[in-house]
Amino acid sequence: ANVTRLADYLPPAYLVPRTHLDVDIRDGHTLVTATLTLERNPARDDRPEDLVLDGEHLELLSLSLDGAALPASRYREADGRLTVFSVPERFELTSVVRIEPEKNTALEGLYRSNGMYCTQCEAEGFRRITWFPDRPDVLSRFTTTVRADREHYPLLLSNGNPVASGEEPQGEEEGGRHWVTWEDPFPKPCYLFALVAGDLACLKDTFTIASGREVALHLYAEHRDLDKLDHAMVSLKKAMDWDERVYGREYDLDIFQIVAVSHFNMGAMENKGLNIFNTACVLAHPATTTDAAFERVESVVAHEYFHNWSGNRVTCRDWFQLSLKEGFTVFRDQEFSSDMNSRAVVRVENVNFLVNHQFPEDQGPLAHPVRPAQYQKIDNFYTLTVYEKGAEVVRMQHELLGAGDFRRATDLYFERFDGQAVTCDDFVACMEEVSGRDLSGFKRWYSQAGTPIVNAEDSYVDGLYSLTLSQHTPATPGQEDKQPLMIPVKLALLDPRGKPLALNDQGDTETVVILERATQTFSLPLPVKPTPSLLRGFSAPVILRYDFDETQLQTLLAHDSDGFCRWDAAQRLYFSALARIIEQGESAEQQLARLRPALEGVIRRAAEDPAQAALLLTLPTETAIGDRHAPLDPARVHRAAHAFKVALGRALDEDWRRLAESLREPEYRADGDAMGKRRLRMLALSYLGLAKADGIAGDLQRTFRDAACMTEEIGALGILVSNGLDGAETALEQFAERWRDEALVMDQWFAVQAAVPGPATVARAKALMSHPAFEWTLPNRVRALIGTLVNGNPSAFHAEDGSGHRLFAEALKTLDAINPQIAARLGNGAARLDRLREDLSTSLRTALSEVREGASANLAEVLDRILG
Ligand code: B3K
Ligand code: ZN
Repeated sequence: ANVTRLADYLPPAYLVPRTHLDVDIRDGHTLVTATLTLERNPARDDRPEDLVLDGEHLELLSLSLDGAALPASRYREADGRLTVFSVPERFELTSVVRIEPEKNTALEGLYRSNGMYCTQCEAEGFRRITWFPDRPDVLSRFTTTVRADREHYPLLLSNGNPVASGEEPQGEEEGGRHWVTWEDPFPKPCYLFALVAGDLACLKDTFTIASGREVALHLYAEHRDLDKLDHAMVSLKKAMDWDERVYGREYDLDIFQIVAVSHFNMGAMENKGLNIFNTACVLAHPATTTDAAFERVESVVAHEYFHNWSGNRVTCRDWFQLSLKEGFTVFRDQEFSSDMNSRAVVRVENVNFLVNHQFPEDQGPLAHPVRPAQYQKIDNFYTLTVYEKGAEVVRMQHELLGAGDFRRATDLYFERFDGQAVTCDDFVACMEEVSGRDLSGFKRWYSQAGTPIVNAEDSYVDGLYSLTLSQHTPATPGQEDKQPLMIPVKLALLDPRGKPLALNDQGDTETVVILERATQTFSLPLPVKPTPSLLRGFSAPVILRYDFDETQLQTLLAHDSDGFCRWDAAQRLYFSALARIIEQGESAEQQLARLRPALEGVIRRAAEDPAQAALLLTLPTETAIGDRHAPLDPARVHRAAHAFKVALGRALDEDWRRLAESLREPEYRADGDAMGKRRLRMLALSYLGLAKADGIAGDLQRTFRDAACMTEEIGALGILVSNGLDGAETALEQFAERWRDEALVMDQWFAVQAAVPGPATVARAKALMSHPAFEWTLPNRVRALIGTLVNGNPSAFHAEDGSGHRLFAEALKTLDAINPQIAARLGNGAARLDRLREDLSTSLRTALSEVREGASANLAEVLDRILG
């Protein structure tokens, strides 16, 4: 296989200071004329004489150098490369290529979606538009002319500012064509190039940046979705304001545009001045969008906007440095969301996501460092490790330096590297320079894969408390031996009543211990034996092991001032109760009885912060429970989790009913308080649904019918369907009838059905794959149906008869022929193969081995790593 290695990095042979593109969109094909100004790179003292460009699926119509057509002997086209032999030091190269966006189902490069044309170039999609050195360290100033039929494509967009436009002279058979020229004054790598042609509605607003200039904000969507853009606009303005206040970063062009596109591989893309978004991450309306999706829109809009500095103005030298922009930008969007909403709730949600998804990635066959050392297909490295663990690595630097020095360091970073393509080391160097700290040990977080385990042990003898912390990181594929990392462990010590003890003479009650060696011990005199509150705020992305007893966990859950530690205590209580059911065959009722007082305590205080109470009262997912038991037996995990939830529903029946009733709001409100109440109310209803409480089917049918917003409507539907309650099938039909023209709502309809636990869901999913509304070419739909089954429903995916595995294999094959990136991503769902009970593991391996033959390079890389 074709492996690219960080160690082999060489600066580009030629630089491209200017790029002129002419994109002529016709019916059935598009002609792209690219004129590149090229210069030999002075940084390459080996003086390479040939120019090598990247290209895929391009039909080369002509090639000329400094105006003269090149004879075929002067160049060679092979294996995605165009080599032009013995070129001068400085020259202009013009190529004309023909491409077929209409046939592009991979959704990389230029493609068509619902009648509009759009692009996705990161990471290596620009090479599907024209011949170019497609690498992030070649920065060029782009001028782009887009031409198309005026009637069908009245709107022609690209990066930067529009500088000219006009009608095309009428030809014989054609008329009504127009063009617009855009100029982007900022040099950028080609992965940030974008273009849109379509007939779209626009929501306009303006934002005045701190230094006084007015910026036009244009948000585009299909005409029918114009009423779903307000939330994105509000979020964008908040993000612009926040980046000025918190990072001193102003927007730099006169116009900022976002276009919503239905067919999209990822969430969104930060193209310079022209962000392109998956509709799911930008459209929002209470009638069609859940509260969770509202929050997602806010954070993704902010994330892409923040990239304008962390990613676009300062970009990555090579794709190994991807976390330089992604980890940093996720950290920035998480902090933004924390400032806009409840910080404690956002932190727990982020940690929960990391622990449930990134930790398993880091402990399985797909483990890789935040800065990988090699890859086959870079598309496969847009991972939770690069994004979410990368964000934690930046967060730790923020914690180590403190907010003031961190800001000085990012100021230095943006100033020093503006307009350049740099590395993770360059970022850390700014942190070191400002703080005067040596972070060389810390940098192992970038190069070492795997989730570190921190063991804590303590003793209390004669008034002296000693805490011993030790660390080790288990081996990961290709990295046997691990070095100790620099791990900040924030902690407090609580007295038996849950009050934090003073840790020094100043009366501080919280401290950060930096664990740098394999083992370290800290001692201090204390008046009583404390309950340690460890890893507060989740101060490092590690697994913390400490032998808490139940009383300590209840103390933490009831009294800890740290939101993460309270939630973590609840999780530990749930996990150990479930382990006793799964491993020792104890009864769910018995386990619940032990936990009941603690949970009642949470419910008593629920009114203080309903969203946080909902988090504390939500059980770990079956996937997370399964990850703690070997071998993985999803049916057994499901039986235990289900029994426990039913017991919880029954035992606290009155509490749930009271919450479901008292949290009902007379009318819809969109604020955080109302969202928190809805969340807890839907959780209460779900426990009643699980317990099949008296009259609950009727209550849910009414909630479904009279819902004031999608959160209630889909929430009630999901509870009816997953518990097979009366009226579930009718509600499903009504829902599909009501929402058949709303693609994002129909996605939820598919997802709700794919999430029903148990093997019978495989047959249902199979039937849904033939539903007229199911489309293999629409990634959101595929993720809703197949992604939910594979990643969110272990007891169906791993059905004992192997039917889930066969369905998965069929889906992978079908998808791989259409969209290899989406197939490879779905393929990640098999990463627990080796953890499965033997018969299940054999069945999954057999199914996947068949898919491996003839798989795309994207899917093959993932399957090879999983199959070993
Ligand atoms: N940078 C894009 C990701 C593009 C992925 C291409 N395979 C979105 C983001 O992280 O903001
Ligand atoms: Zn990003």
